[in-house]
Amino acid sequence: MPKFQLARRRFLTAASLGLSGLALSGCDAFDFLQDRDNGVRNFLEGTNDLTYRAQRLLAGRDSLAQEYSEADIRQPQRPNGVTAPDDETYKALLANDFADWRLEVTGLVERPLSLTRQQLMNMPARTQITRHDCVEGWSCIAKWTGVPLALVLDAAVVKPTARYVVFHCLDTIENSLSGEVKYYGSIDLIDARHPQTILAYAVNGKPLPVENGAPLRARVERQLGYKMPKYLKGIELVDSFAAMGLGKGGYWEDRGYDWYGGI
Ligand SMILES: Nc1nc2c(c(=O)[nH]1)N[C@H]1C(S)=C(S)[C@@H](COP(=O)(O)O)O[C@H]1N2
Ligand SMILES: [Mo]
Repeated sequence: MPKFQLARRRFLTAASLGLSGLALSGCDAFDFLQDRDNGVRNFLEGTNDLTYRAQRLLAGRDSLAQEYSEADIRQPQRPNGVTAPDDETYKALLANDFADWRLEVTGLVERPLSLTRQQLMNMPARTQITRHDCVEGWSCIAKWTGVPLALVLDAAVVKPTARYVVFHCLDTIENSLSGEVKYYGSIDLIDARHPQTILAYAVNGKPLPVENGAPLRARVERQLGYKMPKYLKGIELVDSFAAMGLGKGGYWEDRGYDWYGGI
């Protein structure tokens, strides 16, 4: 029995080092691992530890943002940034209560989608009471309901080369000499598939009002407010956003904000 355990331990050591391709007959090649003072073993353990810590860092990004109770909702979601898009396209969609609006899912996907609001509302929904933190220094607790972005991504079948989700918006946030600038933003696929990352169509139990991004806005609860684009018209799967806008991955990122707005 002890002999079996020893052999098994040696095998696990080899396997965990990713050396399973080596001939393991007798495992003699790894005998030096039994020697605790062996420098090679110490080095390998250090590498393992590094892998572990890297994993924990990633797992940390997967952890949930705090969720609150109804009693914590003390005011309507404070509108910020663009709160009434002046764009003709937007105003026409709004006038028809978004019956002609579609969410276009494009880019590095096997199956591009064009979804109505009703189709999105027919998908499984998630409701969460979370705190919105704006980089300007205010916070607001609200209840958000929407479809998990992961479900939309699965329906579109993301290609393996995709790395980011880019959110394209309907609102013009700035008019410059070179033309109008539409709001846009991006997150990586880890945040896109986070369980609390939803495409929200309701806030505090009511349809999303114009000021908070009707008909659809992103909620990315582990990041700051500017990472949650409102007035969505499309999401695009890309492997780089270098060619978009000024190349930094978002309207505010192009103006100096961090791409990763973690909180
Ligand atoms: N399309 C669009 N999305 C946007 C903005 C904007 O101006 N346009 N402002 C951002 C910022 S800085 C914040 S704090 C939040 C504000 O969301 P709220 O109006 O629902 O509070 O939206 C973010 N998403
Ligand atoms: Mo913000």
